[in-house]
Amino acid sequence: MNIVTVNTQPIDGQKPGTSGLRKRTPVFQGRHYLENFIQAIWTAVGGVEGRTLVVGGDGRYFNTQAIQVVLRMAAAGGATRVIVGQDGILSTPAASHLIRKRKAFGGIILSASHNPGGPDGDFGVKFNASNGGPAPESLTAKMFEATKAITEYRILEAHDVDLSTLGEQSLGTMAVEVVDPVADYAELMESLFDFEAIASLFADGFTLRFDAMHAVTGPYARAILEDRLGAARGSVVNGTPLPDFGQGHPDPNPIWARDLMDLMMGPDAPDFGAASDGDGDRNMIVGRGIYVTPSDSLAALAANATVVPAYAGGLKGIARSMPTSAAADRVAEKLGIACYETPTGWKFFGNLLDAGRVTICGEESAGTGSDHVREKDGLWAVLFWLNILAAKRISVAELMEEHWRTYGRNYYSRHDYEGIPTEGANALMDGLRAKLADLPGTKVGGLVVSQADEFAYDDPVDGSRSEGQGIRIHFDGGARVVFRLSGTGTEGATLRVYLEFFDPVTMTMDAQVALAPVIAAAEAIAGIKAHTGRDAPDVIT
Ligand code: VG1
Ligand code: CO
Repeated sequence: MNIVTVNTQPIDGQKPGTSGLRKRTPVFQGRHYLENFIQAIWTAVGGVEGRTLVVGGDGRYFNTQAIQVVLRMAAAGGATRVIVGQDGILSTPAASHLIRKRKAFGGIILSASHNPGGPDGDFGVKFNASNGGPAPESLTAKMFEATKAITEYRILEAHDVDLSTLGEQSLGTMAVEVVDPVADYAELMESLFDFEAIASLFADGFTLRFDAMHAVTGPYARAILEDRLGAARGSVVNGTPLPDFGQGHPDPNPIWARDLMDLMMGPDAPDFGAASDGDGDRNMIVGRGIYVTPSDSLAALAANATVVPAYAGGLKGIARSMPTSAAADRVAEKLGIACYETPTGWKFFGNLLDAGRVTICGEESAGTGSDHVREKDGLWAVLFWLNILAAKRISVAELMEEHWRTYGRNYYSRHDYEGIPTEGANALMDGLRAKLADLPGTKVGGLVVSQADEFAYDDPVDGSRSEGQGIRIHFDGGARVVFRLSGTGTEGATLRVYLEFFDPVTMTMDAQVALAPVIAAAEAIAGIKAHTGRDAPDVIT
């Protein structure tokens, strides 16, 4: 087997976004595209010689071919060992756990997460570091620099590795260890939660529907929820990972998980519903007749955490991304613990978790997680909810009503305008920036602006600063609107408008109705219709 050096040249636009490099699949399949980026990762991390890596993906189209390239390039780079999930499967949280458990140098996760897959869908590559977490901005910046200077890459000439057989093989001088993608993760979950209590909940007739959306979580959910915990067979639906996710959009929200929502709001609803995204790091929680916003879910988990064995000693602190509602802040205040506000994207939680400043973290986009790994973790959130329900023996609706009575309710919604012209999106953001200084004190409809700024984050652990992380406009009384451009889209620009309204008394309004004054103020301040050319958002969650 020979290592060959292939001449190449920089390819434009290989800049990692909120979560790795994401492009249309045909772009990734283009000549040298994947190879250039992998070589740039090796350069950015100082080479992989003598290192152990973890590799796996969410099962989407091109996953296994890409893994073969990564393996041959790891071998060419002198890596000692690569641990890879059977059939190329590893959910993002399972990969994070394996990196930590096996003390690997890092890992490559092949996924574009919630973006659709298939020959005309999206593909993506993420690098996670030795703490199991997404590469921080300082490292992704180095990767991007390396893509701009690349002249060659090195790859081993070899046949494909057999990814279907468990056990060890060799690729040149490198060991390739094919592992069961579920086993270690399931064991970790069992160490955190009270499986006996959850099993007895199911034994008493508690019903569940888990929609894996034809993505990576299916095998994990079947093994844990059905096989170990005794949820009825068939509770996990769409549980086989498909290369095109069944032509679906594996984004666990009320729009893309419509079937689950319809079931949960209908007469035959089970007690509990949940869904997960492409790579298994996000979750949607629904009770019978009630959708739980991810921001509320984070707050409810934090408020009830001590019933879970792993968190029985209390939480060190909570972190939430800036656009996430302040519901968790109210819980942190009551518990007397710190609450951190970070930019969007899980990479910003890593330092806080590593430093022991926080125990649980969450994002409004349905990512929730804790210090058990360094990624958000969809199934973990589902098990957390089930553990709380098993301990308290109340329904999701009762739990949320109790929560809102105690803390008040942060009504919340996100309006997305997808695939809009980049110029319009930039003009909208520039227009807002120009107005920021004049906004405080002005009255918009019935709301008075109390504060307006562009969010910048100073990491309290390593002192790094991240600017341009979204424009936030606060109103008197706790209402807020945030404007931000997505960093995961692959077509044009996506504008996200995050809306929040705090009501200490009224618990049961429809969110869009409660938020109507904030929605009107957002339009009046930003001119969304004029800049996007759209009458209404494409997706409301
Ligand atoms: C989106 C979400 C963000 C999340 C990111 C990656 O980013 O808003 O909260 O961390 O996706 O999640 P953006 O830049 O498009 O708003 V995943 O599950 O796609 O790895
Ligand atoms: Co994801």
